[in-house]
Amino acid sequence: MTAPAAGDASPGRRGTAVTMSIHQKKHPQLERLLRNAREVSLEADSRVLILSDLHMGNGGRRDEFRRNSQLVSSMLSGYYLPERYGLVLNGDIEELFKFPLEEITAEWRGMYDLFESFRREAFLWKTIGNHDAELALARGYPLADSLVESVKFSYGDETVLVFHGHQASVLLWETYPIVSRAVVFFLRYIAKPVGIRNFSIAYNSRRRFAIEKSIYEFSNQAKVVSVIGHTHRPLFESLSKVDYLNYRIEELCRAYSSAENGEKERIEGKIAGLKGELEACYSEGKRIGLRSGLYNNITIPSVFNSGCAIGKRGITALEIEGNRIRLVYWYNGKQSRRFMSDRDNSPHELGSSGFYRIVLNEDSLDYVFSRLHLLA
Ligand SMILES: [Mn+2]
Repeated sequence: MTAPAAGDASPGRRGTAVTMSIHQKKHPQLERLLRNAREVSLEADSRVLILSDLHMGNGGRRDEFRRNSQLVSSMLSGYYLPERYGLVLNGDIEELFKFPLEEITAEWRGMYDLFESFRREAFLWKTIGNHDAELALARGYPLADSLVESVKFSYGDETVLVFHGHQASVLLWETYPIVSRAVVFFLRYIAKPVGIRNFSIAYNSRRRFAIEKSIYEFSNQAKVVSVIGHTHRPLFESLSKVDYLNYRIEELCRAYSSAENGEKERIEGKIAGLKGELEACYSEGKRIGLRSGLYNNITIPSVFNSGCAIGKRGITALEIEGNRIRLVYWYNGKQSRRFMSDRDNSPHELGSSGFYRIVLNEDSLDYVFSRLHLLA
């Protein structure tokens, strides 16, 4: 694998340093983020909810947040606030590509009050996304005191870096504020009248994959865990739902041959269920992003993505509680199909609200970091 530069005959220069400079891609933008991130330490009893991509608008037909607004406000006020969670709003909370800030804050006054109550009761951080990058310059923004570009949670000697994720994009209009402002102008005053809609999720799976991949490389090099949003695709330990289902089916097949007879039946049932879930993913097609193979060989659990809060069926979010990290799903029990969890978890209703929370995946942070150090 060691390939010294052509013409380099000196054996002394064949060291690790040369190899590294050939194989390690630089991610200056992400390195800068890590250096400048706001430091917050996690204690043994810390609780953090990470939500992203609310895309709040003016309450009208083009407001993508409207559908889930009741669910978000119930889960925040009825679950996370009383459970003493701190809140990180990880970018693209406001949809400034389509609406002026004043319209958004006027429409969602109650939601902002709720966000602020997290600052009073625990903490509140709001990272900047590409759809709300203008906030850094806005006057009278209600969450101005909580606005940062990224947060680094220290967990013992380890770091969990929370940022929106657009910083890894190769598109100029996603990374440079000036270009972004021109795009905002285009979308608000030109695209809207001529009927170009939903520019916000104009993500094909290839572009999504490129962003995930560079954040994955960066995290493994820096030995940090990154928590992002932006692509709207939930990731747990760097695995998408499709990756994860494949991986679990493989694991169960391995366990099958050495299992006792009664156990075999249980495994068969489980595999059938997971296969059904996988088929459902494929029939949903492109929307969820089937592209996989982020990894050459073994998976390093260095990237988590909270998904988004504008899903048709519900909302995904990440929770950190002490040494645990979880991907959770909140949904309206009246309209969602029964959600299958591989971990034998069952959904719990929030009071009698009709809203349910289920843990889709969970692990200990110690396991995540050991794996990162052993494999990256
Ligand atoms: Mn975004």
